Amino acid sequence: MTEAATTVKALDIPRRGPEASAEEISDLLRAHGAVIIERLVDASVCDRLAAELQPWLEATPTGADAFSGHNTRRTGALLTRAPSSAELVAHPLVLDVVDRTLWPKKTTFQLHLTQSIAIGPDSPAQMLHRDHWCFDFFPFPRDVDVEVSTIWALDDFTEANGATRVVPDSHRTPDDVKYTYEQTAPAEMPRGSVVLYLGSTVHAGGANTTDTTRIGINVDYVLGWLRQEENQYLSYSLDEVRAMPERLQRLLGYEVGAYALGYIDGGRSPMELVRGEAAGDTTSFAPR
Ligand SMILES: O=C(O)CCC(=O)C(=O)O
Ligand SMILES: [Fe+2]
Repeated sequence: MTEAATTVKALDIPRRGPEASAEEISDLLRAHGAVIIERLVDASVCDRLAAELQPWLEATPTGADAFSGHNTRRTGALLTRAPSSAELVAHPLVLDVVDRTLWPKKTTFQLHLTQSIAIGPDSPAQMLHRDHWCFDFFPFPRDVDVEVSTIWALDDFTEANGATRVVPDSHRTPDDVKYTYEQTAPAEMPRGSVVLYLGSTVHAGGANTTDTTRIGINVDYVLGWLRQEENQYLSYSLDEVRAMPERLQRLLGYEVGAYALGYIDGGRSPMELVRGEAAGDTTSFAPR
């Protein structure tokens, strides 16, 4: 066999600009398992977020295993530590795309995690994986999309500094189908851009062969009836939650996930507790 015949060519990750519609982005995401939206937030948002993050990054230990990254720092609970992250977490276009993409979505979706991922110099690539494996490797039917992951580039993402690697079109294959790094494409993108991919899409943090750190902001969303990867109820105090806009409170999981899912006091919505409302004469399981 010639060398050319054995070379596997990675597919490109589709990309659009910030003016793209949620429908178009969602269609690309469902068709190819991943899509990049370039320059969705201004450099000024990245600057602010990076400044807020800096003290936390310095206080964050490196990962304890190869998957977390021995020279990678993961800082969670970003909504209070780096408040500008709210502009990414609740970005209207991204939320609209998530809403259209998750399936079967009946009532709600919620935040799964927030974290900055700072891949230090001379880091090897992360193991290829599918994020929905966090659900104890449950083999979701291939037409069910329970999770959308996003990584925002706080620095320009380049192949050399560890841009997220994605296998386009890998999202409808069974979980045990193996891929190689030759089949991955780097999500190269200018800062302020975001790569979205499905929980079923094969991907990994890239190898950082430069002498600078690559910082990505990872924000994932999941259907309202699944457990969250980062425990959002314990990541922020009730006082901190009360100071947040209602959209964020709901995204954290304080709204009832579906009929009779996640209530308190025999049928009250946790949103009533967040708002400091006393129990009424009647209760209802309905989301509100
Ligand atoms: O850092 C990245 O680019 C991707 C990280 C990732 O996929 C993960 O930790 O699940
Ligand atoms: Fe991942």
